[in-house]
This record gives sequence, C-alpha cells and structure tokens, in this order.
Amino acid sequence: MSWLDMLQHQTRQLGQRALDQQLRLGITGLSGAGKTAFITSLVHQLCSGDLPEHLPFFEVVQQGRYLGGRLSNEQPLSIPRFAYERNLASLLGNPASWPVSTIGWSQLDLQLRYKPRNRLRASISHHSELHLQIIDYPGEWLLDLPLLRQSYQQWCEFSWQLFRQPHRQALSAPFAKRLAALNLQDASVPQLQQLAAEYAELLTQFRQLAGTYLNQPGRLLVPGELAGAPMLQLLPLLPEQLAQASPLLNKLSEHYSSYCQFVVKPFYKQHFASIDRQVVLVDCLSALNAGHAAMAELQQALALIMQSFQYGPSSLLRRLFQPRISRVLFAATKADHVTPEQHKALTLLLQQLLQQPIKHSHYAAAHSEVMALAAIRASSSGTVRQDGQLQLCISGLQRSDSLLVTLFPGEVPASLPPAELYQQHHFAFPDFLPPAVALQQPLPHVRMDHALQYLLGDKLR
Ligand SMILES: Nc1nc2c(ncn2[C@@H]2O[C@H](COP(=O)(O)OP(=O)(O)O)[C@@H](O)[C@H]2O)c(=O)[nH]1
Ligand SMILES: [Mg+2]
Repeated sequence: MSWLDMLQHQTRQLGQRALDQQLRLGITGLSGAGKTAFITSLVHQLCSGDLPEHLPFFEVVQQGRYLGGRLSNEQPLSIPRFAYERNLASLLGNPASWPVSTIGWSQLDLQLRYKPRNRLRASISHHSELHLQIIDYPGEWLLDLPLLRQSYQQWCEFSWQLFRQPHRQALSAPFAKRLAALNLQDASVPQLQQLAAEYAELLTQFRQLAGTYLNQPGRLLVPGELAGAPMLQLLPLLPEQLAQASPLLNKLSEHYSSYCQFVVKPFYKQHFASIDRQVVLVDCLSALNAGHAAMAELQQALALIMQSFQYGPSSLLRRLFQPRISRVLFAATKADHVTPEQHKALTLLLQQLLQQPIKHSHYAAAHSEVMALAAIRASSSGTVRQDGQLQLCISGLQRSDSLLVTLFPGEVPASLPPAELYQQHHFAFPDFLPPAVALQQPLPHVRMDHALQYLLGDKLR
C-alpha cells in the first residue's frame, strides 16, 4: 500500500468510526407477552438481507440502502447471551415449535451496515454501521419500582388488599390462614425459607390459575441469577401482624430493604439507565380470554410499568438513575390471532389500557407509539362464504391438537369492556403453532417493518 493509499485508508477508517453509532434497545413485557419471539424475529428480519417486499415500511430497506446485519462476535463473554440460534432452530424445526421460555435477562449484539442517505456522510465513507445491543428483561422486574417508594408495612397492606379481591381470594385464603397461625417470634432460617417458598408458590398459582399480572416482588417469579439469595425470602405478613414489633416482622423488613437496595436499585442502575429505546410488549388477547379481573389487573400492572418511563425533573427515577430512554414502543402482540380488520381495535384497546397513566405523566420524557403486531405470523387470513355472505377468517394450526382450523376468532373491543360484558360473552382468541418456514425464507410477520422503522429508522439515515 502506497503512503497515499494508506492515508486514504486511515482517513476512511477515522470517518467510519465517527459515523458509527451505538443503540441499546430494551425489550420487555410480562411473562408470555412475546419477548423471545419478538427478538428472534427482529434479529432474523435484520440479518435476512435486503427484501423490500417483506419490509415495505422500513425506509432503509425500501430505499435500497440496507447492506445487511450480522451478529457481533465482540459481545462480552461475561454477560448472558440471548439464545438466538436455539430459538431460531425451534422455529425452523420440523415440526416448528415456539422457543422455550427463559428466565432472567440476556443481551444480543448486532452490527447493521447501511449506505448513508446524507451526501456528506456518504462521501466520507461508503457505508456506516449501527451497533445494536438488544436487551431482553422480564417486565415483572419493572413492577418492583414502586417498592422503592413504599415501606415494608405499606407493601403488606397493598398486597393483602389485592389478595382479598374476589379473583384471588380462593387461592390466597389458605396462605392467610397459615400466616395467621404463625409464631411471629420465630424468625429462623428454616421458617423463612419455608414461608417464602409457599409465597412463591402462591404467586405462581395466581399467575397460572387466576391469570393475574400484578405479582410482586418480581424476582420471586423470575429470579434470574438471584435464585436462592436470602433477600428473596420475602412475603407480605397480614396487616394485623404489623402493629407490634416482632422478630419475624423485623427480619422481613430487613429482607425488604435489602431487596430494594441490592436488587431493584442495581437493576435500574446497571440495565435500565443505559437503555436508549424501549419496547413494551403486551398480550391483550390472552387477558381478554382470561376475563374482567385479568384485564383490570393488566391495566393496573401497566400503570406501574409506565412509572418507569416517567422521569421528569423531580421524579424518583431521575434522581436515582438518570435514565435516557427517548422512545417507547408499546406493542399489542400476537395480532395474527385475529383477522386483520381487528388490528385497529386492538391498537385502540392497548391505547386505552395505557391512557390513564399517559394522561398523568406530566413529565413523560420519552416519545411513545402504540401498535398491534405479530413478531411471527402463524396464521393466514382470507374469506369464507357463509350463508351466501363473505366472512373474514384466519387459518392456522391449532396449538392444542395441531389441526388446521379456519375460523373467525371474534371482534376485539376497541375500548375496555365493562364487567357485565364478560358475563354475556366469553372471549376465545385462538393459539397457534408457529408456521412452517423454509430455511432461506424470512419469518412472516405483521407490522415488524413499522416497529423497525419506529425504533431504528432515524438511526439508519
Ligand atoms: N401466533 C403468535 N404467537 C406468538 C407470537 N409471539 C409469541 N407467541 C406465543 O406466545 C408464547 C410466549 O412467547 P414468548 O416470546 O416466549 O414470550 P416471553 O415470555 O415474553 O419471552 C409463545 O410460545 C407463542 O405461543 C406471535 O407473534 N404470534
Ligand atoms: Mg422469553
């Protein structure tokens, strides 16, 4: 290489570095909302090459400027890596299956290469790179933020108010009875371990049998790397057990403070504060299937989750962690479980679920957007003729028995249905197996291109 070539090469490299950008994208949602499917699809779309007809609303692809994406091989070995290859192998397997669920957080780093649109940038370098770091973490952990504002006593009162509601009462009654009979003088390790295990079991039952969403502390259901840590030995005593100091009350208050100090705060400091943009996935259709109480709790849980994105000048979050999230995408997932003309209603429903908190967020710092999407479209849509009339329908492989079904799954209410409606009408949106996709094909989706444009479009100019 001559000195002139060398100089040009170095100038290019310097220019390249100046143009390269980094973006940390957080993906969250309560268990089962669709985080794993969303990330796997997002990465697959970005790494499958330039397919304008597949991503019509993703500008960089539409304009023919996208040069491709690849998994970074420089991701630090010390952090848990999102199991992309394993998840993709399940989806592309024969038969295809949904990826297994995960607990805890993980990260995946990508390098996206594109031609800059800006002439000046293009003259410095023939391509630019965006280093995209995707962080997957359970939405349950965001439900812990309010604990920082509460004392152990307040948390106990809040919890038991919730547990005594009709949809939780039957499950919580035996535990209340058990607590009432406790010897509060006994704060030994075996007693705490046993009680915490029973409380974790109760939370699991709430989640699985009563379809609840508001389960605290988040780490009891999704412990991540903290499984077995003594500060997770946490449970709410009955409000009437709080009036007098006792060894058990003292011990639990201590664990509660440690939990706030060593679990909640570090999560916000280490992960949350470094995120630039955030996706919050919400499975509204499963909540509708589960009924009125589930829907009401989903709304309450979302209100708590929203608190993490409201960090005006005087907020607790701002004072503690200085977050910098500038965009939040709220997405109603699994939109392929309904016919396409229902997507509008699904978006409106999610908007309504979120509206209350948005209205109250005087200091909302982040811009937000709401949409309905399917990370992986497992159904195809069409029409059937019924009694001489054309009826919209979808077809897919039913998850329960793997049979191909064609159906109209019903209408999505565009606003929160009143309690009485659930007595007259039972929502029954289906559940499908993943579609069969050929190896070289990109994963079918609904509106992932809109999501990509909102999340990355301006960074790929
Ligand atoms: N039809 C359809 N089902 C989905 C989609 N995303 C998720 N699911 C279903 O929801 C389940 C939970 O999704 P997952 O991504 O594991 O949720 P996570 O717990 O938030 O990571 C999956 O096993 C699928 O059954 C989607 O885009 N379309
Ligand atoms: Mg997951």
